[in-house]
Amino acid sequence: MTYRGSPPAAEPARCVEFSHPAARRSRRPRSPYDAAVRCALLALALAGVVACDDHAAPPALDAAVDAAVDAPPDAPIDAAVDAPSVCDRETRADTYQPGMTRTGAAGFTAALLASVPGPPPRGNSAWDLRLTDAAAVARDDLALRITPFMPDHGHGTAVVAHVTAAGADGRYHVAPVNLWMPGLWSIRVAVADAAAPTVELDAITFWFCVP
Ligand SMILES: [Cu+2]
Repeated sequence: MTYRGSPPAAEPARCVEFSHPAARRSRRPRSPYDAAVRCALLALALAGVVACDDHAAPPALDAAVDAAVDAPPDAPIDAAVDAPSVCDRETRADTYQPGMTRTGAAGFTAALLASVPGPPPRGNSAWDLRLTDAAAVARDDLALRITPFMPDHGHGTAVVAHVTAAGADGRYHVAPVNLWMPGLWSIRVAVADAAAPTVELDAITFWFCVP
């Protein structure tokens, strides 16, 4: 609605007196008590939001739920509900076998002689590795650095894997290998000469899914 000329005069103040009593109540000045109650409610509401945020479902749980939800519509309901592991449909993981080997781009090979427990479970395991170079010669003069990482989640672990060289036949003991969350982990074995540990000669990666 538009007005020509000057706007209409403001409504007389007495209009307030004829409004509904409830409206008048809402206009009364708020007492300090009202303010305190409103602040307390607001604080509770905010605390609730923060608390819920803190307890938001972790990515792994999301993945499990997705796996269940993604089940084909004609799959038995039990199969979707049971969905016991995020690994059931994981195709990128290696199947653990004692003695399994993986080779890096520069030809170094790591044999995973044993993971204890094995397969690597959720949590910690201890690995025995045997390292050979591109000429298949066992190497006892290497510095290894083990880095577990969850590529789908973009994080690793704060737990450092300590490497102990056995000093014979290219054997190294690694513990703990900490795979703390269910899902796919890459375990990268960086290979360097012990005399120049910052110069990476090769990198070998094992892939395991933790149920
Ligand atoms: Cu993760």
